[in-house]
Amino acid sequence: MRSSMLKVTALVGLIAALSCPAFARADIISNLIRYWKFDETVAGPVVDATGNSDGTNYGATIDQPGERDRAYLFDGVDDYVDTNSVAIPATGDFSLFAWVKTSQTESQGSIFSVNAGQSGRANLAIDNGKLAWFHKGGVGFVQSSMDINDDVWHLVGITRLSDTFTFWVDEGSELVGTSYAAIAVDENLVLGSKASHDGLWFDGLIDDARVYGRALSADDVSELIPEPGTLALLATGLIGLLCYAWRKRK
Ligand SMILES: [Ca+2]
Ligand SMILES: [Ca+2]
Repeated sequence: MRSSMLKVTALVGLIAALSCPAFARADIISNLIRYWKFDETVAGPVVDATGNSDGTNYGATIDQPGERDRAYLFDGVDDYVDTNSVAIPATGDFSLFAWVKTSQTESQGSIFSVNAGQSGRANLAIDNGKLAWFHKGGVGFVQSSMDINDDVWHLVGITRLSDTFTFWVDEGSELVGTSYAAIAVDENLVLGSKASHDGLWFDGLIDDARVYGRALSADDVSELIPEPGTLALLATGLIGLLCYAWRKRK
């Protein structure tokens, strides 16, 4: 029994040691330049938790069950949120991330957009069920291989690190392409439709939208996904190990 307890202690220590470096490396705070939580329960500004630029809601249904607290529901017909700011740098590194829950099957339902038909226009969208990016004069239209229209919450995003654009869906990533071309910075960033709000309507829930003025790393992205608490993990591990020790003893 004593050796079993020693094994348990050693394994718990190992689990703790393995889980700690990931927490130490990840950073989801630095250079967060916009953060719309969509937690509003009464009509009013779409609050930017960074204090930089509250958005304006044009028709999305607020106070819906979210991935984190409350979310906004976009009807795929004419709902959008204007963030009242440009937000994405023309040529610098950036990250766009949001949680979405949708079963949309049509082409190009825009999640984030600075596309008003102008040169350098861009949008991150759901296209035939998959995450897609369009950048006129840059990488063009690129559809990922990752499905996101199964009506469960997915973290979706795009990062630009120098010339390299990367798709993110939950813990997975995929190369979009490379380009040094500038993104248009003459239109406000809009969620739920084109920046000109005349098409590319998104049909589903959007929650916890963030813009960073840097490219998040894989560790950073993992940190955006809620995990069971460390204590819960340790307790689960302990119970499993105790059961193993008990069975061995018998
Ligand atoms: Ca929320
Ligand atoms: Ca509507």
